[in-house]
Amino acid sequence: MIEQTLVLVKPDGVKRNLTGEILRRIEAKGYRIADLKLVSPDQELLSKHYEEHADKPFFPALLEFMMSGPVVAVKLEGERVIEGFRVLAGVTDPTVAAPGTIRGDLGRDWGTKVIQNLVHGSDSPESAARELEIWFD
Ligand code: IDP
Ligand code: MG
Repeated sequence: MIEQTLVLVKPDGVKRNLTGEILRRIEAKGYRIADLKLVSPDQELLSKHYEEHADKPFFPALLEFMMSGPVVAVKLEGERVIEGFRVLAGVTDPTVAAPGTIRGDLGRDWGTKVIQNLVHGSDSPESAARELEIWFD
């Protein structure tokens, strides 16, 4: 089934001029960019986006990081793209993310309070629908 998912190039990715490299990998995989914009998200938007993590110790640092610079928001489309982009991105911790993935090839531990891992991708059809509404409506 053709799906849509939310991909974010996080502030570390934009700052390190990796937006093009990340989009190149997404396009080379064959997914379609249905919409794209540069956003400076505020606390309200990010609290909604990361509501599942509101009780985590890293939540304040996560919001601070996500507000540290602009983010590229992408509405991405394709067959099984939700699962497919998560595989392309690699696991959350870039130190152990597999080589060949975005996080594994381009990310590492910088010793920061929050894991800086370049990209976000929705983790389920329900999350994708919820997050696309937050970022694109
Ligand atoms: P995901 O982005 O791979 O789906 P989540 O568990 O949903 O990972 O966490 C959201 C984001 O919060 C991560 O991408 C990362 O930036 C940050 N994060 C997750 N776990 C930790 C942690 O244990 N310490 C610091 N930051 C974390
Ligand atoms: Mg997540």
